[in-house]
This record gives sequence, structure tokens and C-alpha cells, in this order.
Amino acid sequence: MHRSWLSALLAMPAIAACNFDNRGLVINEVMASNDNAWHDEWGEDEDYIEVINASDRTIRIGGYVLTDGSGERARLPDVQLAPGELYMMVADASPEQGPQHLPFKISSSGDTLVLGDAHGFAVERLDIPALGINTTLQRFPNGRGVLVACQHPSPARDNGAECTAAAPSNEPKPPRQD
Ligand SMILES: [Ca+2]
Ligand SMILES: [Ca+2]
Repeated sequence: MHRSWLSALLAMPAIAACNFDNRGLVINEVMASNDNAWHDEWGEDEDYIEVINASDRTIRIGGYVLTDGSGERARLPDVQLAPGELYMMVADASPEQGPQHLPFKISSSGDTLVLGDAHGFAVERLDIPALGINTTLQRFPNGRGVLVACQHPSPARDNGAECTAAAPSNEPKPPRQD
């Protein structure tokens, strides 16, 4: 008796669970107006762009380029990302602060962001809507879904399955009183 389509299907989830559909490097989260949600290594609240390796292979991100709406562009640093691994780029218009720092910020009234690969192909183009304070564009589920506005930023960590309040990042904030 040969395997039914059902048993073949049941055998697949173990593979699918670690498979990011081999989309390669994608933008996972974008912050345009940061108020104490995350600090860079200089202790500054900055915009940020989280990229993620949404593939099943290691990716060297060094050839990739991020370009903002004004045409300002910067190469990503030469870092290797394991499958599912995140990398934070700081959008603070302060490239002198280190290799993770971009020469532009993200406009909270709307912006454009293009991620290009080493061959000059745009692998992702985002039209970023106006985003309020500590509202980020995030991909749900993490690394896979579409980017949506969410009031619970998840800097330097997985976005999870959906937009829900999660543990604070690198500095706890007092509980909200509202
Ligand atoms: Ca900074
Ligand atoms: Ca995140």
C-alpha cells in the first residue's frame, strides 16, 4: 500500500516549520518615532530597521543596500546571519557612530525604503505610512507575513505571530495608567 496524500502532508510540517519560503533577506520591522522603546549603544532613542534572514541558509548581508525616500543609501555591514536571525540597523543619520548606523532617519510622516541586493536588484520596496510614536511596521508572523502597523514594538527580537503586547526590550517602562 503506498502512502496516501494525507500521510505525505502530515510528514511536511516538520520541514515547513523551519522554512521561511527562502525569501532571503527581508525587512522585518521599521520604527519611525522612538520614545524610549529601544536605545542604540550610545543610549539614544533612534529609528531602526530590523532585517531578518527569511531563508534556510546563511546569508552574508554585506552586499545589501538600504535606500530611503530621499535617495540616501548605505551598504549593510559584512555580517553573516543564520536562518531566522535578526539584525538591527540604526536609522539615526549618524554613520560615524558605527557600522550599524545609517546616514538617514525614517520620516514619521511617511517614507520609502528600498532593500537592494548585491546585484542592484530591489528585493523589497516599502511605502511606509505615517507612523505614530512607538508604532512600528512589523511583519506578522515574524519573518514571513505582511508588514502591518503595530503599537507594540519588538526591537531586536522576534515579532511573534501577531501584534500583541510583549516583554519590554532593554529597558522596562513603568506600567501604563490608562
Ligand atoms: Ca545614535
Ligand atoms: Ca522585531
